[in-house]
Amino acid sequence: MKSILNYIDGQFVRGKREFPDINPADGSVIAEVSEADQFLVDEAVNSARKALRGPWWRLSVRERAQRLYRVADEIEARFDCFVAAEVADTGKPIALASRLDVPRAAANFRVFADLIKSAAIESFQTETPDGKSALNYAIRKPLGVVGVIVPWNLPLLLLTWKVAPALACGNTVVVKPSEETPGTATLLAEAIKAADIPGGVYNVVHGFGPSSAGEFLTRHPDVNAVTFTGESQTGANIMRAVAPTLKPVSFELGGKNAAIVFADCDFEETVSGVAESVFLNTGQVCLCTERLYIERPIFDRFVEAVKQNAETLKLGSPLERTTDLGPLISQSHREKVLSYYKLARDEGATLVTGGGVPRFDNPLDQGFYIQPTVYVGLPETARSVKEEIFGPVCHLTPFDSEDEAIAMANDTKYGLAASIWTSNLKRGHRVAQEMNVGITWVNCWFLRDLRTPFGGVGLSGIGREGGKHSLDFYSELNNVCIRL
Ligand code: NAD
Ligand code: 6OD
Repeated sequence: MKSILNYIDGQFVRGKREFPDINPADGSVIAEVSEADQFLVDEAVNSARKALRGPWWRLSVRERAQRLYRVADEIEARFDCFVAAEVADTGKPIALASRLDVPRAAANFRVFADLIKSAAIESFQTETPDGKSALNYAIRKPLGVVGVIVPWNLPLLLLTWKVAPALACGNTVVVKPSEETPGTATLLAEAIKAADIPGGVYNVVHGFGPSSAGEFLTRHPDVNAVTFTGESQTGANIMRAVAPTLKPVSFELGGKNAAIVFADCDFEETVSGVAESVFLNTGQVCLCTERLYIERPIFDRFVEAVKQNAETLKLGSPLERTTDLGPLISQSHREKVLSYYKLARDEGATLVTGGGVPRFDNPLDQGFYIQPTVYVGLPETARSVKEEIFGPVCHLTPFDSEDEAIAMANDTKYGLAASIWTSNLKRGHRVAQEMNVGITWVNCWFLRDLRTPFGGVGLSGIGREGGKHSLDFYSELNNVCIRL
């Protein structure tokens, strides 16, 4: 059986206990994962702290950027291994991992290498009280040891989205990947090693959240900052854990995202864009749309078109190139999503399509597949319209006016993303400015420019990453004032 190990101080390290890594497509055990206990987390943090002042510290920005470009090259050199590991861990279709997850991992390193090389510093010429002047300028310094905690839905993409800027700014990291998807974090260690990044700069500890590697890391007094992507409730737990040591945090959390579709939209493009935003990665993307608001004149036609789209999606083996939807991540996550399917029915929803578990009559029946599901007819107060489900499911509601659509879309404690679909761009701008979210897309969804701010409001997060916002989080500014 394959073993997935921790990576500490440039070495692959075995812990005292192991836990199984399950393939969600058929329930089989694909590897034994070595769990890091408190001792190994301490070792990882100590090695990261030591590396801060070692050769990593002494590299010029240009040399550091060169290493990050090499990591991107090394990821690409191992492209098939990364895709295979991501597909086995998550069950996502191989076509999706090949076009999204692994290319984005390489892009994350290249973009932040570019950005750190061209990062400007602030400066002010200041008048002094005696009529002379002083020069102020701010220099960027690393935060120190950064704890990176990530979820299972886009494991490598989200991990590298945080590790690349943290390293670009001269920090060292200890990463805790999700217990569901440990594979690519350890594979990344091989790419990092091959790129000649010194031992201790990138460390991986495997394990769970509470009373395990996640909590040991966030509570650790020698960790200087925590960057986390995951559920809002976990964010709250981490916030409590870091409070005694006042660590800065960057949180990318859950969402209950809305799409607003106006009658003047390009109908075919909108159906396909909105359906992708509901079903991509079996609905397991924080940006996925779970609430659709459709202008009344096209409501019935739109519901029918989304139904057709859902019914033509091919569920199947992640290894087949033509598969559209893989399984959910785990048995327990499927139970959670199914409990929301039941809740929606109990709350009075009309089922348009789906609502259950597909049958394959082959080993995929041991996997955690679920039908893409569409509902209508719920009041806006229903729990299934208010709470994040994180599966391939949406609810459609008609609206009669722009103001009504905006009010319904904003009536949530979350605030991650929204999409607006209209051929009237003036309206697109106007509605976008009313959205209480961190990211609004008009006539598109999940179209990313990595230099732009990314994050959420309310229960969807704290802070922004992306471009200079990542550089700002992962560095401390030291203002130097010189009397001239
Ligand atoms: P999760 O919060 O359960 O777990 C995320 C990570 O946190 C895992 O590595 C887990 O082991 C760790 N963890 C759990 N409890 C912890 C604790 N007390 N201390 C330290 N670490 C702890 O999330 P998940 O189920 O893996 O992922 C799905 C969730 O992530 C959804 O809510 C989704 O919306 C959210 N998400 C948000 C974004 C975003 O950018 N806003 C991106 C992806 C996923
Ligand atoms: O594209 C990104 O940078 C990003 N952080 C995406 C998050 C997706 C959530 O599942």
